[in-house]
Amino acid sequence: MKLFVINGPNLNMLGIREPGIYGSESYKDLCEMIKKHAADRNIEVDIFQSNHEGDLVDKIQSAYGVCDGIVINPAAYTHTSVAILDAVKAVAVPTVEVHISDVSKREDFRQISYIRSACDTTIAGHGFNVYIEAMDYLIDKYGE
Ligand code: CA2
Repeated sequence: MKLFVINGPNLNMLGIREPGIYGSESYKDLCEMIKKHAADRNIEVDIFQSNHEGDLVDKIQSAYGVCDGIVINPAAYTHTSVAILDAVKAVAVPTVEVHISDVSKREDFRQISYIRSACDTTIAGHGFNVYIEAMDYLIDKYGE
């Protein structure tokens, strides 16, 4: 089984500011945790981060016929991007939306998620562990 883990804008800055919301661990720590979990569960993982909407759309499109599931944290594009929603709909690869923080308890503008309607489920508010939970969800539901 192969999963894509796709991260949106500013997630490469994790650990640098706002530790009260996003924790004190870095983006490198997050990637290492994801790779270790993939090895433990005996699956392949491809981790990607971009600050650019079109690059995120290109990466989602590249999942078509190539991977079995997508874990995506679109970050701020969660709340703005019809293009990312359309890309997930177009590839029809099972997708889980994740957020490190509990977006449901934050500002009004974070209550909108364009991508949510195209996702199997949303996991939010459990720190970096949301990525592990999302990987396990996809492996347990769609893995061999
Ligand atoms: O909680 C999440 O995972 C978010 O997707 C993170 C986004 C935010 O726009 C979403 O509403 C919720 C922000 C990404 C990281 O932003 C940073 C800000 C300051 C310092 C480091 C990262």
